[in-house]
Amino acid sequence: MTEQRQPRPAYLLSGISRAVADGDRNLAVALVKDALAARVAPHAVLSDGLMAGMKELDALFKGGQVFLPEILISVRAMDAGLELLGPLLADEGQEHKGTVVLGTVAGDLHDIGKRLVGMLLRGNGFAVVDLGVGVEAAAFAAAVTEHQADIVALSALLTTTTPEFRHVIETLAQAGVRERVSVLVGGAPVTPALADEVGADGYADDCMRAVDEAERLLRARGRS
Ligand code: B1M
Repeated sequence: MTEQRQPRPAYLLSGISRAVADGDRNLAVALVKDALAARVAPHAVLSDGLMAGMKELDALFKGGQVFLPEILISVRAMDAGLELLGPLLADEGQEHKGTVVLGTVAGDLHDIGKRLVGMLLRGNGFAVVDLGVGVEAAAFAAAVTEHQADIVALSALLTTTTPEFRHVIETLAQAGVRERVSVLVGGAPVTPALADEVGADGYADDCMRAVDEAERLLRARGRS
């Protein structure tokens, strides 16, 4: 009798990473399913599988070995994997710790990291109002008022769009809501120094830390 051997989690994760980098949507989906069936933690599938694949692709992009069309194909593979993970990372049924208005700033269309931040915040008990990408400062201010938000979470992936953080913060002040809302910023080009410089209250370099930081911001205001 031949013994049926399960692939080791490490192989599954590196396979997912490879499938994303290669833009192989079907393989990415199949391996994410296998990993979940093998009880690999959804967070590990996310960080060591899907996200690792995008990082690998970026290195190829920087080296001029792949171009935007390949990136878009990989984004589709990553998205398909995220669809499977989303419900496991997010649990909509629980009581909310606080409300977060989330978006990628004006001029910036990158949305994968921002969506991950949203999924993990939801999964950790926050209500999240995701305004999408290329969000104008005035729309953030209006949403804070409408949803009585505790936190505004701003994502930027382009060096050229990070100045928009300051613009949003100024717009919140003009709308009279800056005092009652905390501002959390993040995204690949963002540093703690930049976050300080623009007057943000919090900074996180990845989606897991964004949750810790959001919780810290709530505690700082005595709302947790
Ligand atoms: Co763009 N792109 N892109 N791109 N793209 C980058 C960001 C770039 C670094 C690539 C490079 O040159 N190496 C570069 C920016 C350079 C810079 O300014 N420093 C770049 C460029 C230049 C551009 C264009 C200008 C290219 C062009 O047209 N010539 C153009 C701009 C379009 C625009 O926005 N106006 C462009 C377009 C695109 C695509 C449309 C092809 C696609 C986006 C598709 C989409 O999002 N639906 C794309 C992609 C995919 C990338 C890379 C390869 C991958 C980004 C990504 O999704 N990563 C990227 C290279 C890179 O970042 N290394 C690149 C996976 C994701 C999980 O990570 O988004 O970093 P990330 O999110 C992380 C953290 O940053 C953090 O948590 C997440 C998970 O841990 N985080 C937060 C993010 N937001 C947060 C908010 C928080 C806290 C943490 O609190 C609120």
